[in-house]
Amino acid sequence: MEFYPMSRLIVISNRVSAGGGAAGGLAVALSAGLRENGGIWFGWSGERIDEFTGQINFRIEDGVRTATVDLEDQDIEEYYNGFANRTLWPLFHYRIDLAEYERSFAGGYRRANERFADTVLPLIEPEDHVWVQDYHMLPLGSELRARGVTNRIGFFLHIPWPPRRLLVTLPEVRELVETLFAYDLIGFHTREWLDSFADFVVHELGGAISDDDVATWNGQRLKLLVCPAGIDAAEFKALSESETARRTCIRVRESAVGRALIVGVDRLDYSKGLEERFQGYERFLSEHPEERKEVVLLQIAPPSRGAVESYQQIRTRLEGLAGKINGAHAALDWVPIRYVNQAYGRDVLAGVYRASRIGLVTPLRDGMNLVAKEYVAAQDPSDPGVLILSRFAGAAEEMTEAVLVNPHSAEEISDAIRTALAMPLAERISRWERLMEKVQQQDVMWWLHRFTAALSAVELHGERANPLPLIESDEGHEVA
Ligand code: GDG
Repeated sequence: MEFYPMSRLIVISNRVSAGGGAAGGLAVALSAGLRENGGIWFGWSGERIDEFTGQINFRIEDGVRTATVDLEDQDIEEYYNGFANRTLWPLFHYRIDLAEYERSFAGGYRRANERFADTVLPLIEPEDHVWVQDYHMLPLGSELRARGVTNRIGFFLHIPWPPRRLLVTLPEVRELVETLFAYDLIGFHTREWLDSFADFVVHELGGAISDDDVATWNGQRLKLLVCPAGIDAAEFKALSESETARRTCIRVRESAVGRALIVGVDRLDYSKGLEERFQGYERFLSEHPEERKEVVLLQIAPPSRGAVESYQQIRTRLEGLAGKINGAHAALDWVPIRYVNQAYGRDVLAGVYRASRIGLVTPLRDGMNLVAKEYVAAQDPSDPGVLILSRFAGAAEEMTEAVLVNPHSAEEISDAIRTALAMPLAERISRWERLMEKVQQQDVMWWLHRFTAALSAVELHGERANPLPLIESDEGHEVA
């Protein structure tokens, strides 16, 4: 990958996680981008304060300058737990049955974004490139423009862009989508999400889309980019060969006593299709009694967003379902599902992936899904496991050598498990090699550079193309 020297980067996201070990792959890439170019990572500290003050806490974490701000209770309730996680998250994952539409949420979301804009404004210097992350901060670009920011500003959406027939159920939708034209560039994981956005622009806003994916509306231009996120494949492969992973792999295999291990690793979220996965697995157990005691499902699902009721409900339902399936099928020496509500270190996860015969990644809807890529990166090249992947994860657009399934169909999940268990070694290896090549090539640094290069390359028009007249300096250099 070519290195693009660029301006300082201002990364803005709901949470800031530049610190080493615990940070996930994307955080590592964003930190690397900040180290390469200099800059600041700004966002919410995760802390509550009685009354919002806008006071910034500066830190240096692993060579990255971070700036965070505390939020007051009402912001956390209306912006984070409210509009972000009870309205936008379900809606953007096609779950209008779970989406809650409350004016107070929309108001709190706007207020929190205004506060973020006010707070980060003094940190932005004229040549900086600003990169806003995800659905918590859709209107931030427009808030910055309203405060006079003329810098290049890009936005990356980590979740799907839903079909317009669903999106129009959001009362504030038009206003919200119009604010996105404040950006110079929006990145999506897949062509499908980009096309869905374009469809909204054309049919709801009356805008237009050019052949090279530039959206125009109301005299404004916005470049759209397909930019699939990847993982740090080299790091994950190394993790899978670490001492901890090796020990985990042995321990988990021993506990399976010769049975084929099927693994799932997901945040406990209704978008991940865990209930449907358990039902598909149960279907497999009922349809193939001869294989019953030859498999075991290990599902790791660390709790997430526990303050939101739909998350409490999914947790209760899953516990009930796992208990019911285990009750119905277990024998003296075998339990079909081992369901663990706990987070583990990344090296432990790598060992679990490597110990398994099947990786079961079956979200009902997912922007990308990085677990699918981690699963591939962690396999033993001489005896790789089989990835079963939902057609409705963004990852399925690239990872076509996985066994693709419709996660709503218990029968398809059951058939896929059967296929994966019967798959000859030669086929497992050839599918894995092709998957691994893509995971390694389009890794997380590829994602970072693809986005930042596109942001640098956006053609500016109107006043922003020639912002200030150039003045001759004493040394004969031109300066702004
Ligand atoms: C959003 C989008 C998109 C999980 N359990 C543990 C643990 N994890 C890590 C995984 C993986 C990450 O969490 C999950 O990433 P996903 O991509 O699978 O899903 P979301 O959290 O929903 O992420 C998604 C992503 O943003 C990036 O754009 O792909 O579509 O929904 O890295 O390994 N990590 C540790 N312990 C655990 O128990 N340490």
